[in-house]
Order: sequence, then structure tokens, then C-alpha cells
Amino acid sequence: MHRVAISSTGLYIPPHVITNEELVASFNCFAAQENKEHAAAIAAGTRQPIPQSSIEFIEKASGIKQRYVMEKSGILDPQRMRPRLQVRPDSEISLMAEIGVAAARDALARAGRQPEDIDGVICACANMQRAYPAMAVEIQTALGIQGFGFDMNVACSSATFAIEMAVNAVKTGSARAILVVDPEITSSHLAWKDRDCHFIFGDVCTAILIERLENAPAGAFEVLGTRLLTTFSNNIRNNAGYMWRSEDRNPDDRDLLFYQEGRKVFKEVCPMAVEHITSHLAALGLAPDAVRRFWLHQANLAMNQLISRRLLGRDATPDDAPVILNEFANTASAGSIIAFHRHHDDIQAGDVGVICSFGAGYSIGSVVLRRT
Ligand code: CO8
Repeated sequence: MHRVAISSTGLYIPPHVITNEELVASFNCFAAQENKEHAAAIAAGTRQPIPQSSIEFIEKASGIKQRYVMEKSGILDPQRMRPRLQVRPDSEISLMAEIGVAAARDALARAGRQPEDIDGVICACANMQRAYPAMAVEIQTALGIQGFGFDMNVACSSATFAIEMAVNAVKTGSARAILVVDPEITSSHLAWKDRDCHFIFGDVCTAILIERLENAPAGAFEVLGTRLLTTFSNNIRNNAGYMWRSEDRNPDDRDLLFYQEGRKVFKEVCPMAVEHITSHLAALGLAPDAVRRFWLHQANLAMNQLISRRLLGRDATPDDAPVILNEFANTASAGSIIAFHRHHDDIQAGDVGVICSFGAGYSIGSVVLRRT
């Protein structure tokens, strides 16, 4: 068995920013148009008007101030409310693989690694661009990696679950090094016309290089343990899938995009995450107050404050549990990895940190790290 480390991470940031001001202005224009169009039904009481969205609500309820997206004009067009993405010919690399390659190159460069040092690519994210061939194989081919690639999906916990797959492969010797790549183009799966969730998500891509500790650069993070948990819940769903054509579904059916019971998710997932992290640490002989930093999933600021307060028995500072969702919004599986990527330089040798994701499924994944 080999000891395993995270040697580096990489980040791709999409080219466009949508501020809450721009988002709310566009939504409110859409709502006014719809209400005008259906004025008679609203007056007759057979239809409810669409209420206005508000910047104050979004910032207070979530902590999100802006989000990055791959394409902005289509999302903000009140007649459209979804990104304008081009169909690419089969001869071109897919959009998800393209941003995956960019994040992977960043991770490779930071560790000083070449494609020949890597044996596999796992593309792990909440929504796949297509069923096959796998985006991971495209990324592998574009980078010139000899070996294997496969896609996997565990919603917001895709990255942490993939880290466990990669750690196990490196530990047992079936691979020397694996790249986990998390392209999240959430803007294509978000119901921008739904006031309850139109502010929640953003696009991004992260990459994580996992390799044998003996080969890892100085300052790499040894993986002390990984732990995964799933418990079925209907509170976060997306029913889009290849059977919808046979089911004669309308492409505009609301359940073919992300939808959730946000309050229930908040109430149910926070205690699960606390219990998961505490028991994982205990199994490694560690207490939460021995942890230098928690890189938590980035869905909601109050959720992270509650989880870290319960873990530490006091209010957590941004130094204890850094926040990136104000800038990126919820980027599904990439959120905790962005937090790690942006906030690990000051961690000292010997310090312990925890990456933890939580989301649809429900799914929770934790990775306990110690800096070398
Ligand atoms: N503007 C103004 N008012 C609003 C708005 C708005 N935009 N939206 C809702 N309101 C109103 C509501 O109508 C309600 O009014 P009333 O009290 O009169 O009924 C009031 O504000 C309060 O609404 P909520 O109870 O819904 O508000 P909350 O305080 O619960 O906040 C949140 C809503 C922010 C959604 C919060 O519940 C939350 O963040 N919960 C956690 C959710 C979470 O973590 N989900 C994880 C999902 S992600 C995941 O796992 C992976 C999915 C894959 C991703 C990819 C695809 C896109």
C-alpha cells in the first residue's frame, strides 16, 4: 500500500460575471412581462402573479453576491433566461472537456508534472454534457495521458467521491497518479425563471492531482482518510435523463431542471454534515478543535456558519472555514475544492484540514488532510 497525497489543485474561472444587480433586474423584467401577458387571468384570480426578486433577500438568505458563467447574454435576456451555447461538431472537444483541460493544466503546472506522470482522469460533476464518449476520455486525450478515464456523478459530492476513488487506486498501486476534474456548467441546469433558486448557482471547473506521497512535491497534503455517505432524499432533484424523449415529455417541464426544498435541505443536511465530519475525525483519533481549517461545500453561508459552529463550539472565522460562495455562488461539486485551492498556502507542515461536500442524494464526502 502506498501513502497518498493531494499534490496540487487547478482552477478555471469562466469569462463572464453576473452580479446580483444584473440578475435581479433581468428576472424582474421577465416577471413584469409575464404578469402583463397574463393580466386577465391574474385579475380573475386563476393565476398568481410572479413576485419580484430582491438583491437584499439573495444576499441575506445565501451570502451570494455574484456568479461566473460561460455565457451571459442568453441568461439575462428576459425572453430567453438560459445560456446561449453553440452546438459543436463531433470533431471538436466538448465545452465541459475544454474547461476540464484548462483546470487540469493548471493543476499539473502547479505540481511540475507532465502528462506522462499521470495514469488516469476522473471527470466528476453534478451534470454531464452527454452520455458517451466520456468527457474524461476527451480530457485524457487532449492532455496526452496514457491510461484510462471515466465520468462519474454524485451531484455536489462528485469531487470528494472521486477523490476517494483516486486515493484508493493510488494506494493500491493500480495508478501512480490520477487527475480528478470537476467541470460544473450549472447555468445549463438552473431554472433562471424560478425566483426561489435563480440566484443559487455558478459555473467553474476545478482539478485535483492525487499521487503517491513519495512522489509528491514538498508542501503536498497527505490524505489521512476519506469517508463517503449517501441517504436517499427527494429534496434536491433533476429528472432530466435519456428516457424523457420516450416519455413524451415537454422540454420545458420544470422538473427537467434543478429544483429543491431549500429549507428542508438546510435543516436536514447540517446535522448530517456535523455528525459525518465528527465521526470521521474520531475514527482517525482527531477532534474537530484539532483541525486547522475546514474547506466546506459552498451552498449557503448560514449553512456553513451553523456547521462550523457546531463542530468548533464557537463561531468560526473565515480563517477556520473560508467562504468563496460570495464570489462564485454554489458551484456544485467544485465549491469545497475552490475553497481549498484559494486558501491553503498558509497551512503549516503538520496541520490538519478537512474538505467536506454535501448535497443532492443526499450525499456527503469528507477528506482529512495533513500538510507535509
Ligand atoms: N427574492 C425575494 N424573495 C424571495 C426570493 C427571491 N429571489 N426567493 C424566495 N423568496 C421568498 C419566498 O417566497 C419566501 O416568502 P414567504 O416567506 O412569503 O413564503 C421567503 O422569501 C423565504 O423563502 P425560503 O424559505 O425559500 O428562503 P430560505 O431562507 O430557506 O433561503 C435558500 C432559500 C437560499 C435556497 C436556502 O434554503 C438554502 O440555501 N438552502 C440550502 C440548499 C442547498 O444547500 N442546496 C444544495 C443544492 S445543490 C446540490 O446538491 C447539487 C445539485 C446539482 C447542481 C446543479 C445544477 C444547477
